[in-house]
Amino acid sequence: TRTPVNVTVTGAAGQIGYALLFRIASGHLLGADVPVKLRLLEIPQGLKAAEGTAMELDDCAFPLLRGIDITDDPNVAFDGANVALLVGARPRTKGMERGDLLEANGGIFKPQGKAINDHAADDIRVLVVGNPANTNALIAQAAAPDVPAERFTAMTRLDHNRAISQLAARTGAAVSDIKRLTIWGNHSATQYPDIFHATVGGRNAAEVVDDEKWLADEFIPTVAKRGAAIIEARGASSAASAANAAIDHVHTWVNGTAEGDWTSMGIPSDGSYGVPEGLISSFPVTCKDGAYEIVQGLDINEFSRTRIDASVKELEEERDAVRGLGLI
Ligand code: NAX
Repeated sequence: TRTPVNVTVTGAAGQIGYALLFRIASGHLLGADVPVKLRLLEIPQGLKAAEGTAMELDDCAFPLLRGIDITDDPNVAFDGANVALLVGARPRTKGMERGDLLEANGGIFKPQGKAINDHAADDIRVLVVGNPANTNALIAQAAAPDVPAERFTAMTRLDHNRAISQLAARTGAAVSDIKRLTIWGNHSATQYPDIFHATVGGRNAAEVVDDEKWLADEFIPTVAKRGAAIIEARGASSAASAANAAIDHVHTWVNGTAEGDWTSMGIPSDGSYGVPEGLISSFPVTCKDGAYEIVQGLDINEFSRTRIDASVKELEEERDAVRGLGLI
């Protein structure tokens, strides 16, 4: 029998945590034949609710679930971790400036990065979901110099999935007929969902749509502002779809992309497409044998260039701000 994989989830008592843990335990994260041990990290006020979730996980009698540990100590939570899903973060509250937000999150992601550095397994893979996800990933990575930098990633898969869904609705295609969509840049309102290399049933998506006004005025803002639209409708932020995207992100990273397709991940830039090296930015990537690679050689037109540059500029500003705060 296989050794269980240790999966650490932070913010386990939150709404994404609640939607995420049951799918990890039922085998959707890594595969139907991979046993898992869960480590739940919460702040002290969240421990009791995490215990309640753990009781429900027990009550599912998931055959693949080999244990649940709950703690408020990052050094315990990341001990031997193979996969870490960093979901818990400090939300922006009223009157908070960006600097305050980055600083508050630095207080979470810096010690978590250090704990990962000191205690995680050699094959640790980290996905940051908690916002601002790209820059939180950068902070955690900087605190973990002994972990290969490429193991720190940020989630733009929800944006990717949202864009596929919008494009399918517009073209009348099935979501499964849409390939090679790309989210570039930051997981924020500046993100750029790119359909110029995407295909719909094998045909170029931009040609199928053939409507730059729809692209600029409908598609891009709808994808970028979808989070706010969900809050408006549901009275709470995206949770099940965010958990689903986290599952997709790790599953694709570990098990690979389909032949001829790619996905979007926030990853440390190697300088490709003019994105400054080291920034954690979203790129088109293929995954194979547990590693990802940036899709190279795509032509970037003027429409795309302007939008990628704007989002990357925002990432540079966030990086400079956390550098100024001594967080990286
Ligand atoms: P909740 O507020 O429901 O849950 C957050 C949980 O994290 C709480 O239980 C809290 O006690 C815990 N927490 C806070 N600080 C912690 C720490 N230092 N260690 C461990 N746990 C800690 O938020 P939820 O709706 O679950 O969202 C979580 C994060 O995901 C937010 O930052 C949110 O902005 C972000 N999102 C990111 C998305 C993405 O695409 N990258 C989309 C969905 C979501 O908005």
